[in-house]
Order: sequence, then structure tokens, then C-alpha cells
Amino acid sequence: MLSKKMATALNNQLNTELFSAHLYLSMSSYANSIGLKGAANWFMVQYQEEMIHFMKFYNYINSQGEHVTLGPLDAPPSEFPSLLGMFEQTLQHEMFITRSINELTELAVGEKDHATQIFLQWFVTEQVEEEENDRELIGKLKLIGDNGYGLLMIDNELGTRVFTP
Ligand code: OFO
Repeated sequence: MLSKKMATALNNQLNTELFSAHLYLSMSSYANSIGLKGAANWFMVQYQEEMIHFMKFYNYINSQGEHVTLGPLDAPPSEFPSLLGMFEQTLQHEMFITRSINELTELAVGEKDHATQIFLQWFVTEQVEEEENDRELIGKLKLIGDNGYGLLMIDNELGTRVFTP
């Protein structure tokens, strides 16, 4: 059973995961509109992953006998400065999510809510991977700079990302 405070905090995170999904869906569409099909694929996979994160919170909240309260959500931006800018924004957003997961974990520890601590462990690990991927791509994009051939190469690489639920 969840405390009222814990249930509210988990529900807030559920909505934040849905916002994350919308943010990456918007990035996918923008990348597609500027001809970066590989990047569009990468952000579409990211969108699908965020929907899995959303569903994990949904299922956990329900499994504890609570129900979710959806939205309202902020609209994500619909235009972005560059591919590098998109990944920098992605990293900033993921760092915000990491802080948010850490705060949830601290709350669960404080409340001696062991089940929620175990549930959140998956997200703690996932955030390390998310930030690492973003940093790696930002590093490559900085190296490439304005080189069109380099950008094409990285777009091809981004096109190989596959959604694995
Ligand atoms: Fe759900 O991890 Fe990204 O936002």
C-alpha cells in the first residue's frame, strides 16, 4: 500500500514520463521535417521507450490499489535549433528526470516503502544509460561540427536504433 504522499509523487512522475514521450515525438517529427530520417527514427524509439516508462508507473500505481490521474501536460517545443541542440536538450531533460527519480527514491526510503524502492531501482539504472547515450552522441556531434558528410554518417547511425521493449 502506498502512502498518500508516495502515491501523489508517483502519479506526478507518471505524467512527467508522458511529457517526455511527447517531447521526443515532437523532436522526431522535427528531425523528419529537416530530412534527418535517422534522427527521426532515434527519437521515435525514444518516444516508445518513454511510453514504456509511463506504463511501468501506470501498472505499479494500479497494482498498489490506487488509480492514476492524467495530465494536464505542457506542450513540448515544436522547433529545435539543430541536431546538436536537440541532443543537448535531451540530456538536460534526462538530467531533470534523474533528479526526479532520485527524489522519489529518497521519499520511498524515508517512508520505509521497500516495494516502491525496488520498483524505482529499474529507473535508477535506466537513467544512467539514458544520460550516457546522450553524452556520447553530443560528443560526436561536437566533433562533426558543420561537416555535412559527418552529419549524414551520424544520421545513418541513428537510423539503426531499434525499439526493444
Ligand atoms: Fe523516462 O526516462 Fe527519459 O525521460
